[in-house]
Amino acid sequence: MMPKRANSAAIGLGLLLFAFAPSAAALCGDADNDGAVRATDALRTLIAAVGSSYDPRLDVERGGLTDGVVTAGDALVILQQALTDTLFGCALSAATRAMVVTASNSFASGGITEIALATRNAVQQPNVTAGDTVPRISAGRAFLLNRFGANNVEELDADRNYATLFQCALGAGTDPVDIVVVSATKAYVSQYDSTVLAIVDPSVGPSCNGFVTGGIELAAYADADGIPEMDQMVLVDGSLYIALQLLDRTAFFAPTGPGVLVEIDSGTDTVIGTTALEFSNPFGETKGLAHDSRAHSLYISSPGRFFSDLSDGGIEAVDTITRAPVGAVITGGELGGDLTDFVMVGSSRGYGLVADAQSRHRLVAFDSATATAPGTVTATLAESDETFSDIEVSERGELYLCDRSFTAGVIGGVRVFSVRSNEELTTAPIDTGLLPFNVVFLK
Ligand SMILES: [Ca+2]
Ligand SMILES: [Ca+2]
Ligand SMILES: [Ca+2]
Ligand SMILES: [Ca+2]
Repeated sequence: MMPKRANSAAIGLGLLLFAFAPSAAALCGDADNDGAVRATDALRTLIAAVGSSYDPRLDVERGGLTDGVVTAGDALVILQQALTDTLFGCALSAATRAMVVTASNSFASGGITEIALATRNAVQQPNVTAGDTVPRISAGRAFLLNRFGANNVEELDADRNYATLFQCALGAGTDPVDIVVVSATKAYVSQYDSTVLAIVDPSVGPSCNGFVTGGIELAAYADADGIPEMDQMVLVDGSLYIALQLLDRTAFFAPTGPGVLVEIDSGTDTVIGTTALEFSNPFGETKGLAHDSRAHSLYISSPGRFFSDLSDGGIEAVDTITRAPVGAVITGGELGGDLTDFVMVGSSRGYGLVADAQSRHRLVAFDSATATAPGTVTATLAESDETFSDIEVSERGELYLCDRSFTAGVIGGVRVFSVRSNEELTTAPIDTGLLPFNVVFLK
């Protein structure tokens, strides 16, 4: 595989993206990146302090503040928190609020509710959204992808009641499903119903003049129906990785075989590699592909066949240095159903949303010691006969669950769990007006 280009602009943007990366698996205080904060992490922090090395996840909040250096004081806080199993913030933890996209039961309409992370106070926003809408934070900017039927990309001003900054059409038959900002004037938008990965200029403003600047043709990588079902993306060291689901549109979107990961050079906009995945139907309610920079891994979830096969699929890892699959993190068989979403907290712990044969939804925790020895489910945190639509986790270790339960006596909302203890932190679901569909964290 080709060596990576390195220019200062790309590196600077890479740092920016890392600071806001919605899919980065990182917990404050977790020095060895195993997804748990233990006394050994405090010892590693002490070693980092002595060696004057800086890691924003080890520069922990003391008295509510971080100080820009890793010191023995940080190590002491991490030791105390490890022993008491509590949550704490750090310099990596830039998010202060959750933006929840809500949707009516029929997905005919939706809205936005903001939740302050510190107080969990929820405020409904005036913005009304299309029903099939998902949020993304890229380069610190808040976007809505108004998907099937609406076919446009919207940017919001999160500091002004989520007012629309622009809403630009991509054209009929596109179905935008993910966005990755590369620079102030360039972003990629994956289009589920098209063969073309769109290149857009997110600086054009409300006129939308010149929004679509180009595209990358991916028809050559499609299955027999001609559409590759491009889905989630991530930018790593100048390479854009995009997952192709390869589903058969003439047979109810059944998988035609394992998915493919395509690598695109974001400088030349050319395909420079493909990786055959182990599992079929790479899909998940993740915000882009999950990337763990410290383990140089992408984590890709695949439910395989929905409903008819509950044990295929799982989560697999791909090494971003060798571009090779390194095996299952956990299998669908172990998860016991169709996996619809997951988060990793460190390189060997995660959480998934699983639907079983009775369409019962579960939020489960799993451990995976190594990628070559697939992991096991360690706990079930929540269950419902209705839909759990999304989970996301903050660097503080708070897991947000969008619970769309709506039966007599059981009304959903946003529920928050500690990834330190797996305990639910909310005593009742947070009311978001319409039921929550998707959540992202932002500054
Ligand atoms: Ca650890
Ligand atoms: Ca510090
Ligand atoms: Ca297809
Ligand atoms: Ca998610």
